[in-house]
Amino acid sequence: MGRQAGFSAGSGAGMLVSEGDPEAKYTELETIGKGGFGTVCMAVETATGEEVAIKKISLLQESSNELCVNEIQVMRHHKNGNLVNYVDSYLVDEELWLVMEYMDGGSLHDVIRETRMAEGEIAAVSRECLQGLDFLHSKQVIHRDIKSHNILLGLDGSVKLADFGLAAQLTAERSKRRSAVGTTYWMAPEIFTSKPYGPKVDIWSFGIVGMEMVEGAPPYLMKTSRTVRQLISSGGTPKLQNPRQQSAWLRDFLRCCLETDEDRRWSAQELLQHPFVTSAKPTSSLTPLIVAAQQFMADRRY
Ligand code: 3AM
Repeated sequence: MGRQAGFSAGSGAGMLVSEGDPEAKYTELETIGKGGFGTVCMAVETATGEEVAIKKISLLQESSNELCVNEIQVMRHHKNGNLVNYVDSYLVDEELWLVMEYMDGGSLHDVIRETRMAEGEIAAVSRECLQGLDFLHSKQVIHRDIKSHNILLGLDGSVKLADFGLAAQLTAERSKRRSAVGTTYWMAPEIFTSKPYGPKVDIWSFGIVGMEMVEGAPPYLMKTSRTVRQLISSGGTPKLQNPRQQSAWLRDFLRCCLETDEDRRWSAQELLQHPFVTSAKPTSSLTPLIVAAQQFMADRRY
């Protein structure tokens, strides 16, 4: 198999990847999904039988280099129980193969689409994600693409943040960012108003995930991208469609995440002390929900 240093010379990414032949080390079992970047497949490490997910990112697109370097650096240097664990990475022809732990419960997006979540379950997912965000923010990393698709689940109820391609490492010299990146429905108002922003953009995005868990979709889903941008930047805190159906704690939790003023928006550390979060069920309570979502999806396939 041909192997080449596909990364641009300045990116330093060639030095980030391992030597060796991943096709000899891993046996591929199935393709899990496809995206603009390439594909993700499930594989086992042949020697140990350990399950892994391999994200194969095409390096033919100009923008891929930077995304890959970001993703590898963040995953490699920042390990935590609420982040999808990095295993290894390789260059294979014109692709970067990012080997990571396999999450056998699929994404939170699947669970939201297929089931209705109870408040205790929403709180459990919130606590786990906020622990992941608190860890990232303590290392001055902003994820910048928090949404239900990027929150992966294990059948044991584990909840982990994934997809670090858009993450930004802040430094003493560069403690804020300005570039408008992310996925429109989940992006914080300060990003659209071109203000310098910090880690609190992830908290806004997580508030939108909270609304997804309650209502099944982010606010303004059927609107055009331009209208969504206007509504987020000047529409204030998005409103629940049927607020009376939710507890006062849940409504208050969402308000604290979706505070339009970045300074008044709560941090991950503060939100972990919110009564809605401290009343969460154990993560094992998520297993039946994940199994049900997988069952519904399997039934539709056959
Ligand atoms: O296309 P769906 O949503 O079914 O959840 C991710 C998505 O699945 C999944 O790969 C698809 C394309 O991104 N995925 C990504 N990383 C994964 C991992 N570490 C993963 N599935 C399991 N483990």
